Amino acid sequence: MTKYDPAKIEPKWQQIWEKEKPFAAVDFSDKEKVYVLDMFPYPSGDGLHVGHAEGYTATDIYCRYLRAQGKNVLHPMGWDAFGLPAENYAIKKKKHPREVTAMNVDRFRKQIKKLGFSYDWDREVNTTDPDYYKWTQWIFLQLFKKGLAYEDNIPINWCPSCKTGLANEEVVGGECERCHAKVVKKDMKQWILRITDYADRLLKDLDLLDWPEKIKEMQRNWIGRSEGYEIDFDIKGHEQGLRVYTTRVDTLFGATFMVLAPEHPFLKEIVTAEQKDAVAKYQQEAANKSDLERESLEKEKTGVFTGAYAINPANNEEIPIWVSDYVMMNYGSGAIMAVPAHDERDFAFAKKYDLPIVEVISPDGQLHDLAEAYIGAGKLVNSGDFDGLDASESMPKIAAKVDGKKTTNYKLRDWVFSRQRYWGEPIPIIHCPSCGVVPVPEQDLPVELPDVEEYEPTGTGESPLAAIDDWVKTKCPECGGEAKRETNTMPQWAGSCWYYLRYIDPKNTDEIFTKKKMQYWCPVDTYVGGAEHAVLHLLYARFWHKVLYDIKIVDHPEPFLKLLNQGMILGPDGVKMSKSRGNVINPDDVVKEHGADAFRMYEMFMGPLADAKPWDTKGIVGTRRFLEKVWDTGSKVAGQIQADSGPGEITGEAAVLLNKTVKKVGEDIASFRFNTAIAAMMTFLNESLQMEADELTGATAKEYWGTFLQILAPFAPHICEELWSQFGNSESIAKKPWPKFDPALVKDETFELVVQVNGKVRGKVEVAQDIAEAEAIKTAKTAENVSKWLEGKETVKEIYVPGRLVNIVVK
Ligand code: ANZ
Ligand code: ZN
Repeated sequence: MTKYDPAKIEPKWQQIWEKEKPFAAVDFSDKEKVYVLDMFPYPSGDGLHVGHAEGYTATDIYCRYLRAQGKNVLHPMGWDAFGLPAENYAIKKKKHPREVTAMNVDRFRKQIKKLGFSYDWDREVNTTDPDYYKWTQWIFLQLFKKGLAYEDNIPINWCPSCKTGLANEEVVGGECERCHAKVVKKDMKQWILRITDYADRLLKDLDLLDWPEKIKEMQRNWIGRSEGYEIDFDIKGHEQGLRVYTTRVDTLFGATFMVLAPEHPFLKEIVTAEQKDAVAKYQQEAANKSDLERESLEKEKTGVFTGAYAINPANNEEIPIWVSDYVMMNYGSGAIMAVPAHDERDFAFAKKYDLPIVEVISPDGQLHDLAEAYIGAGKLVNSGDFDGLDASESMPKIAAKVDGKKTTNYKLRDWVFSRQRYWGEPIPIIHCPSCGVVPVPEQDLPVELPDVEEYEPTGTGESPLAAIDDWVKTKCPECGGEAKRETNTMPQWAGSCWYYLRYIDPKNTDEIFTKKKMQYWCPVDTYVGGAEHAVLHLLYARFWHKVLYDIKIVDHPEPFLKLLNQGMILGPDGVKMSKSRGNVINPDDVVKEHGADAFRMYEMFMGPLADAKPWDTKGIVGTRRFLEKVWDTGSKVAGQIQADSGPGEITGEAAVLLNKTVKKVGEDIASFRFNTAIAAMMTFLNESLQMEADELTGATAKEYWGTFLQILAPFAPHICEELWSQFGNSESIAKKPWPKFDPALVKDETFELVVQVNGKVRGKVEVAQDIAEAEAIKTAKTAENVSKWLEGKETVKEIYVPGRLVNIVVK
């Protein structure tokens, strides 16, 4: 008998799959379609991460199972290859980004293929391929035509180290998501996408999705819908008033001062001569702070009095107008009515600058000396005619008195879409001195990224493309005059906003995809990837999809029906893998030492898919041993199988074990519980090897072990194909329908009956599955620990829930 040698059998089967393409998705097949999508990787210079392999293995098992269930599965792979990581790597290695990207893609493809995933490789896409980004640019033109892409000069987040503007979503904790440099504000002309137009639908349609609640909640918070009122305050000595946005109009009588954002345009009108210098200085200081610093609750409040006064419209009292950086210009109206008694930030500010604090909401209707802001519910006090009203009830009434206007605000900002970098899709726009902004005609797409020698960021705020004169200079498509190309590129997220649509028809040169294919394959049924994309990729892609839906390019309002997150695989030390920590596990090394099948199985055996889990080198040895045992058993059986050995019938405990395992593994795969499926197969093997049943070695051995190979195949496809062929099968195991189980054999004969007394669990007892009610109640009463709860009490009622519990109600 030969030794298990994955290095020999794995490449063999990979070549067969490569040649025979058993995993091709068939357009318009009569079988039920299922679209299972992986988040495609950006091919960084570090190579494939064991974390990539985790999600990819999970979907691969699922897809192989679905095909065996008779489904037509679309399971593609591609490369998210534009963007900063690729470009930064290129700069570091002093190689052109195009070369670097091609190299990295090749390496990733090789690594992925070594793991035996069942992708339909004929549908591979690469976001940096002009045939691909032609359509990314085409979508941009559709956005432009709908007025959803506009140019504006606004202060944007600027990363001084990456030398580019960033979207709000790319700023994490005040730092650049990529390089962790502190992000500053910079005024720049930008292309911006009007994602805020879709805020409401992006929020509401979350309800249509079978996504982890955590991710939905993150999107809800990011969109940040807030309902409140706009209220106008008069300014003493000025014609014009000031508008504030408040969610707590019930507290209006407690507004004892007003605060403007340092950038508020009205500041210069109202500031008094004495306060002018102080305000100007304060404005300067605020300009250097990040939004995060400004919004922090902990941070000590700062501010300056403007010298001006507003009139509180509820009680006509004069209240001072201050300026402070805790009020943001880009939210609401950039001005607030400050209610120190009931808002924490206002309270801290009032304490610091000795401003009046007037309680207007009281939990008990009494007046209190407040040591901190009271933010709870209660009744109105100090509020004139409204005293005694319940706070929430009072809102529309107080709003009506002061002519407040009901409005909705969102935290979501429009998407800053220009990047001053080389390695991205050129924005297909031409600037003409006489016609202004002119879109590149669709037939002229793609606007190809020119080859350049200098691709390093300039830092001037202009893209390196701006320096390539003969590329920049062009003719205006409208008037034919001299014009200039837009030199900014799109952000990394552009290509990944719609890649799942291109897999449907990846080679189409005339259209983004044909409608019929889209109607056949869309939407994506199951999407698997990391949770770190909760508000970036997953929100942007939903936005583009909705735009495509509105212009009738797609038929479904949402791109991804079901989403599953994989947990992070940590280093053996329990910490996130990183080069600097030296705790990175390289998939290539693992495959070399133990084989792809052991690697796949180990990653799935580590724990529930969604959990974070540390790598354990001993663990992979364990799955490797399991496969060795499978190999030895399988080879032995293969040697015994007679060419004429008939099907026979598997009976007795062997039949029960086999059927139960088939049922469990199938159900576990269907609900992405791969670790418990593997545990069941390990138990199966051990118990089978201890049985002395004829089934395992005699006439039915081929069927018994063949069935086992079938359910193991999605996890460890190479070894199973090999043994399957050694069993004398000429067709691939992947072509065999999923084995059926006999329901009569998988019933548990006993179950654990829960015994409650007055609804509290007091004991448990093992009883026969088909126990009669009377018998169940009798047994329950005699169960361990139960009798003492019944002693000396009168039984009022006995309730039996078949298959679950008995509840005895006593008095
Ligand atoms: C008076 C008030 C009293 C407020 C009270 C709160 C509590 P959300 O829920 O996030 O929408 N606000 C309004 N515009 C602001 C801006 N540009 N910068 C900073 N703060 C701003 O919060 C809305 C509340 O945040 C508003 O309601 C306003 O303070 C403040 F007991 O008005 B409130
Ligand atoms: Zn023109």
